[in-house]
Amino acid sequence: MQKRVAAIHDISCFGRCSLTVALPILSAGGYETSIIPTAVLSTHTGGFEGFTFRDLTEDILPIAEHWKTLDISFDAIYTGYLGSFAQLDMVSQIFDMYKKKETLIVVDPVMGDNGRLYTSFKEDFPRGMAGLCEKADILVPNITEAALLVQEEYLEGPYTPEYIEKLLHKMADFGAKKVVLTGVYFEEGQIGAAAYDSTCRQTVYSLGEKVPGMYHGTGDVFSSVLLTGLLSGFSMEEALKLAVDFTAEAIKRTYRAGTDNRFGVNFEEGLYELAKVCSASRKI
Ligand code: PXL
Repeated sequence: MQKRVAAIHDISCFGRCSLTVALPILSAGGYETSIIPTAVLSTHTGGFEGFTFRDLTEDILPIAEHWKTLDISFDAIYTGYLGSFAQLDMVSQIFDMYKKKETLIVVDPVMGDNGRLYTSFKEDFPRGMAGLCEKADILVPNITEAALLVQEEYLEGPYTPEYIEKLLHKMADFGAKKVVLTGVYFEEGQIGAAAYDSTCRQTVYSLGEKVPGMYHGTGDVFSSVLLTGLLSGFSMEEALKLAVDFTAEAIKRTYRAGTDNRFGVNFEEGLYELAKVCSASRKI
């Protein structure tokens, strides 16, 4: 049966992140994707001035409660950017409403990058997000988010395996079976991700070549492809490589085109290949 995902993120109308990335990627993977938009912004908050912001907090629970009357269930619930303690609390309630033994709860604790909280968050937000992380099966922070969540010092790379594994292990203490850390590199010119499985206590890495520059929305692209791969039956190690390679290709296309890095990355031209590998892996 076709798998169904509930994706709970904002809609940033321009700038390719959150739902405008998650929805096409999961759909290309072959997964029915229901959405709960938490807010509508004219752009994301990463570098644009004067963006509009319509808060949809009051709609979040009514949407989930209406769905409950339809007797639908989800194979995965996937959350990203959440804007307030109230939203964290509602999403936590939605996990409780829809969690079944086989439901995969994926939390990308979107909060910051490059050692800093995004300007839209107050200092105490990571504490609230840490509470939500306790309900996740899979956590997908970047290094900044992991350091904020486990109250470790944020370091600039290149990293040591000790630092990376310390973050992974401390994140796993929230209770997730798997923690995936993005923005990992051990030498200049490299970039990728690490995944820790708390059941077998093993860490796997997927590293590639770094393209110069910082590109917006790449964390959302990465997490969405990772989930798509896992739903398609890939092992964590395979899904990690799929997500690292897909994101790297999207960044390369964007770099070659010389696009403004606030506009997000060209992931669209990778969707056809993604659809093929997911459908081959599902063997349908
Ligand atoms: O890509 C993460 C993200 C999602 N949504 C909004 C954002 C950001 C990062 O800045 O501002 C609204």
